[in-house]
Amino acid sequence: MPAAARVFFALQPPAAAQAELGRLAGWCERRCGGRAVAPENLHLTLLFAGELPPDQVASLQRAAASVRWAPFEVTLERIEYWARPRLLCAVPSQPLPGAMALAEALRAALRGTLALPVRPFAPHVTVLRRPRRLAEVAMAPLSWQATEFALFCSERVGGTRRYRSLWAWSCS
Ligand code: 2AM
Repeated sequence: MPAAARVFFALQPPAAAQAELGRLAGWCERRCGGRAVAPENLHLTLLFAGELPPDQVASLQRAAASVRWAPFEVTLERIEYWARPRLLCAVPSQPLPGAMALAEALRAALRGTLALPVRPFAPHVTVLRRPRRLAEVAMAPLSWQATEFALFCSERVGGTRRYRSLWAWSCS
């Protein structure tokens, strides 16, 4: 890992959901232009921690290991355009209390240890960045059971951005 790493906690969709979201991202790219997120990078961010040195990444690891959580279902049902970051995101139509509880538990476990960026939790999977035109894109509802979350490190490999899982934790 480099001296400082851009790290975040996220859920990674299981293979079938990842493939489906990957197809959806490709469809969005054909309809709207822009850059589809590579299937292996698709994730639902629980908590973005920022650019951190290795000792602080280690404290994220310790805090995450202390979190107890129950498995929950994630359902994404529609594509939304987020104007300011210029993203197309797959989002739920209903709140995801399990994901919210896990995101809050992670934040609580880190309170007093790290100053985290403050941004309300808004569950989404980014499927496309910088669309060139907006077109309605429908999606069939997609669900999976979240039983594991991971701490990811964002890296640039040969000009390509990739998110590498550093550690993963299962539900208790
Ligand atoms: P997103 O697609 O879920 O929005 C790695 O940088 C990932 O962390 C990004 O792909 C983005 O995921 C998320 N991210 C980046 N900056 C963020 C911020 N300031 N607050 C919350 N999430 C952020």
